[in-house]
Amino acid sequence: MADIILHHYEMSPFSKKVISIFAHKNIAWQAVDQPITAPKPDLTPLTGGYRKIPVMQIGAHIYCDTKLIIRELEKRFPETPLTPPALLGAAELIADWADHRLFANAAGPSIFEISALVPDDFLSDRAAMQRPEVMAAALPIEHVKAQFVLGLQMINRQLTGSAFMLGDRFTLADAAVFHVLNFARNAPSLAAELAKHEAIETWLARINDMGQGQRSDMAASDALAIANDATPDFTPPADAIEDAALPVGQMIAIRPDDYGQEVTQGEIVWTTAEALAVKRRDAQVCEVLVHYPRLGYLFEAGD
Ligand SMILES: N[C@@H](CCC(=O)N[C@@H](CS)C(=O)NCC(=O)O)C(=O)O
Repeated sequence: MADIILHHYEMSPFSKKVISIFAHKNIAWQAVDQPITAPKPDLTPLTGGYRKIPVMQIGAHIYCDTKLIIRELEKRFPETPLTPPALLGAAELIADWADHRLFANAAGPSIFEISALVPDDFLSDRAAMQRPEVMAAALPIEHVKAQFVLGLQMINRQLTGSAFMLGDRFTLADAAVFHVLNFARNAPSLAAELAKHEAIETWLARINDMGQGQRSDMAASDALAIANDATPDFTPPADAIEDAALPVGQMIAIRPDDYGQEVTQGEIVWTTAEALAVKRRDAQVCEVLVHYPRLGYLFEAGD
């Protein structure tokens, strides 16, 4: 198999979600450092517009969004399973809650407290990622912090008496809650709240102790060269479906339905009930196949 490349930056919480899976599965992977704010000139030739972090690259295959990245890792490394089938629904529901509600309640307050760790234009970059109506409806920061603490109490209850979120083994639910709480520690006021919850602190240490899998570093230019030299495999997966609304061969525009709504345009190569892959061309990387989950993304007619 071609190298597993993760385009990320050190402070990125969502990247830590994937890295905890690399650790659990003891996967060898290459870390490519990307900028923390836009523009991302070594990432967008691969994605076609999508700017969020992380993005996984395997040869000329580009995987956007941690939901899809983790599903792909499960497929490619079945010998070290992450979430038992009986717990998958619960784990996915917890992950969706953590990635959105818990993350928003942690990111809101911490964005003002981590200024020493981030570039000067960080606040304006993140504000520009939000839809105007969301910015206009921003809630008081003390309220958001109180909601974060209520989330902590639920998590602490769940972790009191069990080593992991869904019992005695690490699952997707742990990876998703972990990345948010580990990031929240960068903000002193949230770190102080975390410190009041012993079961959470013990669990965070347990996951951090898992390490990062077999990590090496790669230059962004090498990752682009790998995509350029590789040829994507356009074979549809066994669970491909025919979708009259998203027919193979149609040009579409894809964007996240929450924040960071940069658009990727491409030609549909295949769809499944939960994912979709589009073919696109770029002068720097030639032809690539970009994979998206359906959950959380809008698909509109492209040109
Ligand atoms: N739904 C996405 C969310 C990813 C996300 O929000 N990532 C943050 C960084 S951890 C981001 O992209 N922020 C803006 C940026 O880095 O440019 C996923 O699961 O991958």
